[in-house]
Amino acid sequence: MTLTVKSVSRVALVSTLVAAAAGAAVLVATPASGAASTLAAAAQQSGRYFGTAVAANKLGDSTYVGILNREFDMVTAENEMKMDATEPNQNQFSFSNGDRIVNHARNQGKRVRGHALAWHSQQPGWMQNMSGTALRNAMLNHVTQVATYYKGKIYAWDVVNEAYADGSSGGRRDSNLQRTGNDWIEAAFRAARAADPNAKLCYNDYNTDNWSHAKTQGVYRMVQDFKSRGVPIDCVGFQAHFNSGNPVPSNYHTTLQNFAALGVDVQITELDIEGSGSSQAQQYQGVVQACLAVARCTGITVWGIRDSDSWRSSGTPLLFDGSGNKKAAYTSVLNALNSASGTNPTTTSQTSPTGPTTTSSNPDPGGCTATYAEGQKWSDRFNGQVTVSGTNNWVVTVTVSSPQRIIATWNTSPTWDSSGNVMTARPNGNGNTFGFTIQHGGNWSWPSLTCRVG
Ligand code: 9MR
Repeated sequence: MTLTVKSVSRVALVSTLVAAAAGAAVLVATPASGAASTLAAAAQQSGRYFGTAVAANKLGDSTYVGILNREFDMVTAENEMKMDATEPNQNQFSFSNGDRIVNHARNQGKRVRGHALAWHSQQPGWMQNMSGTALRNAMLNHVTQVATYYKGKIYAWDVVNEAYADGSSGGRRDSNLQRTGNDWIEAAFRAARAADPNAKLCYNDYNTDNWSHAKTQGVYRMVQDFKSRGVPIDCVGFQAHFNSGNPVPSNYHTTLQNFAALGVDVQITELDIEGSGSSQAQQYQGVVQACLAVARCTGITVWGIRDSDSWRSSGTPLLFDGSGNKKAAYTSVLNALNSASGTNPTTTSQTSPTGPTTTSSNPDPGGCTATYAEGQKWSDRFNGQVTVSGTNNWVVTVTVSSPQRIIATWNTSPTWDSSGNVMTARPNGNGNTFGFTIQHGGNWSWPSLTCRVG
């Protein structure tokens, strides 16, 4: 039996078998959920994501993939979308390894950060020896081709990576790209915007965490200048590779806040902190709290899953040990994310849904009930949460209406129909509540739900 119910309230809507039999709808307010049990679910409570770098050659490792699928809702290709990987010969593009990561992420309902379109490092051999106009054009062609290929699949691109010098100068790093002219960065951003107008475009760098450092100030002035002249930039990525020589600065929150005040999102893009035990855990907590305290800090990505996956594995800088066990740092991150729930909404504007309609189905006695609860809302997207009762072996379909698109999920590993509008969710070991983010495209209606015993 299918029951269609017009909502009269903005609170959660439940259709129960009893209500269906009686031909009536029951409206029940569902309290906010308790502490979330995964990093992604915990981050989603305040509208943020929690991501990781992924290496394509580890997608056959079941421990690795198990943690990836369970804990993270954003993915960055660790190396596979860099210039040397995607354009090994000039004008011959190679996307197979990048595609493996993008496809895995999207099949799992995760979003993708693209990394990186233009960089002085990891250039293909043919580019390293180029200069002048030829190099400028080759770089722009690369940006255009790669961003066009992945158009519609990338949440945010690191358009330009690491273009500022270390040390006290506060100026640009010397590189073959810099020698093509100081405007190479804005040229790259304009090319990326033209190729994929819907991707957020980020400048990404390291050692830009301490507000008083010259490099931080140099990047800040560039972003300020770009915003004042209308150069298309949407976000700034802070890599956040920390160790004892480069500790988490006490003014980190100030740095993130000051950049956000320029009118860009800020993201922590490559977080890792060398160390162990409670000291490492405390530093991770500080980084997470700094992000949560800034409304436009939209998400955090760690640079790998297990310590053994790290580019500097001897420093054990990640959240899982080499066997895939959760470290103290994991727990402190999870707790910090959970404690933010409801207290640190992002800035983007709140708009109320209009006259939502939802459908629930309860096929037979002893069947199941799917309850929809609204989550946070932003100008471009909103969160929803479904709680299932009646069985632990449920199959829930969530149907969105065009142009809506589900862009992230948590606590379920869904499958999709060919249209992409119908998501089939099943339990994945995280209980009977799962959630998702809907990019609404102007359509604020609630999704339709059906529930059956699997
Ligand atoms: O983690 C990446 C490692 O596997 C590569 O060998 C290395 C090559 O440059 O790049 C590492 O990732 C870097 C990222 O792309 C940019 N910021 C610094 C990261 C760590 O070196």
